[in-house]
Amino acid sequence: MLSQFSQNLMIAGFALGSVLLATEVRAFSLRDENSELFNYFNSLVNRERLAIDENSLPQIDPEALYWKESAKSLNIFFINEGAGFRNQLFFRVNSGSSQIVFDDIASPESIIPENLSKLANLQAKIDRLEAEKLALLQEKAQLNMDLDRDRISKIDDRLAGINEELSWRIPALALEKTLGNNGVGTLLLGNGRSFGAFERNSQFEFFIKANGARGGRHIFGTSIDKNSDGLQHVIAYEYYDAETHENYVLLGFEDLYGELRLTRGQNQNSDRDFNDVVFVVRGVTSNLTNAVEVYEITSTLALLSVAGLSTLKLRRRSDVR
Ligand SMILES: [Ca+2]
Ligand SMILES: [Ca+2]
Repeated sequence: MLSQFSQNLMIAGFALGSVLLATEVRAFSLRDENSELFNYFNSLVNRERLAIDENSLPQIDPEALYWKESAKSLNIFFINEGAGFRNQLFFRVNSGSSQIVFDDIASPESIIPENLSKLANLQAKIDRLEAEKLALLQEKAQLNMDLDRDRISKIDDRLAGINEELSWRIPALALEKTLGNNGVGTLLLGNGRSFGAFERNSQFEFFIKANGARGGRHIFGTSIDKNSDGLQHVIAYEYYDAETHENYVLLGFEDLYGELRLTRGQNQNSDRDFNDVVFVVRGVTSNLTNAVEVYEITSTLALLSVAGLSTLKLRRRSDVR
């Protein structure tokens, strides 16, 4: 069943007399392309710490992801997000320059969705502060500097507090208004981006900028030694789809700095649930040997023998539900 949001998008598309618009909005999506596979990946997200049954999917080293020679294109699909942050996703190939994948990972369909009331609530708070400030200024104008010294002092203290709060609330609201789709985010679950083919042995590094769409600065990636808190922020699983002969790597990111529930210093009381940004990458593998050998194989027989040697578990989706 389509979500209300998807229905609204489609209605908007048809209302404009443009079937093309509705098609474009949903053009590249794993959910549209292979809903069974999307649902399988999405079913793994809600669990605490993304604790996937080790027998279902092999956990892999997220630092060692290579181009799969048999792949046609690097495709990255958003699966879900469990974040209040507006994270950004990037990747880098062979330590080259960063390429952005998604610049604002938020969705009205996700497990921690943003909603339209947020902007209204922020505006209402500012309106209340502005109204209180105006009333205090009007009261102060009626008072006598000598006779009402105590009351004036109290009013000045409160005005200073209000001005301090407005000084960060007003730019925060302005920033929130720059975020897509009235602040609720533009991504639909399953949305994908394609980045073409890569050279043999290309090594991939994925990383997020935590709350990057709001100017955040912490970078957390698949290379632990580059993470400012020195902690692992990614869990990775590999999945081979026997029906389509495509290889997928599922990556789940933790977006909060620091160890579990630590709050001092830069620590952000992390829940270490690794579901703040979840996506799958089609076209990479953790198995460099397999990545290269599959490229050289031409016969089905040889393919089967390599598949038998590989560490991948070739379980069908129906087996792991
Ligand atoms: Ca969210
Ligand atoms: Ca988290």
